[in-house]
Amino acid sequence: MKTILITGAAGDVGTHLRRELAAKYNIRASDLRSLKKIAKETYVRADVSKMADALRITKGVDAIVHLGGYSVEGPWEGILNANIIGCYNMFEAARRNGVKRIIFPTSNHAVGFYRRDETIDHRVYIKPDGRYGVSKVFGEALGSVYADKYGMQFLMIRIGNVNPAPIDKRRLSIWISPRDIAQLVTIGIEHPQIKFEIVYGISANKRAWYDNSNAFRLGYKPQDDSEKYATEVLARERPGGDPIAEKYQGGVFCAAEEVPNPAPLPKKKSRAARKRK
Ligand code: 15L
Repeated sequence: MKTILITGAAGDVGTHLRRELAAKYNIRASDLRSLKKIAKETYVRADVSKMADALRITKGVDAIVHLGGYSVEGPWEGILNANIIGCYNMFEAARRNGVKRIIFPTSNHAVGFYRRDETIDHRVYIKPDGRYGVSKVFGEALGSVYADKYGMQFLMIRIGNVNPAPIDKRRLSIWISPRDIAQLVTIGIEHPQIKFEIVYGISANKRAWYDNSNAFRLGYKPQDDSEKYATEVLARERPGGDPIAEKYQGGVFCAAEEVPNPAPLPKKKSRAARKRK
């Protein structure tokens, strides 16, 4: 059985993936936060913004799903440490430890400034919608270098929104179910011919803004479609949202400087508080 490292494993997406993939792989689950174990898995605490931690957790694994980092728009310092430095450390640590396969969940926010009346595929020019989107573009670019220069293999999944069900009108277009994201990640781990590929992490949504033909070419057969939830979701929708958020695929990320983090990282203790302990 292959050993797979999942960083950011305590977050929502990490928790769904650990549950979906537990029977198939030995999971090494890593996070800054403590984590409730699901079935048989190993937990390693790590801060990927530190190279020593990245080197320690990537030793001896067959593939890495690098979810760890800031998952929404937020302050530059947080994004710089967690997503830019953290991503560099993980790819570089993987290279030094001889781990070839990386699945990088990038984001719809790498291309969030495309309009909602456009259909885009994996070849469009990047249009990030903020600092968070830029950090995802950084990961895509760095992966491309590590693929071409060092022969590593990357599946870049521009994830929409992972949830058991779509939560609003925008998410009807970008939703992906836990079992569909698990299928894409499995393709990323197992497909024999991946060098560097970009796909969209969405289910077979009737309202999709993405042409996901690259994922289908790699064998992706999504099981779910958000349309099943459309009536219920649209009935909850309130008219008159922010016109910029309504116009672009990235939604509120295109208009706001900070978006609430669904899974905030623990606050670092001040030196005084540490001394008091
Ligand atoms: C993302 O990239 C975030 O990680 C996730 O928390 C959602 O906000 C999602 O995008 C979205 O656009 O809904």
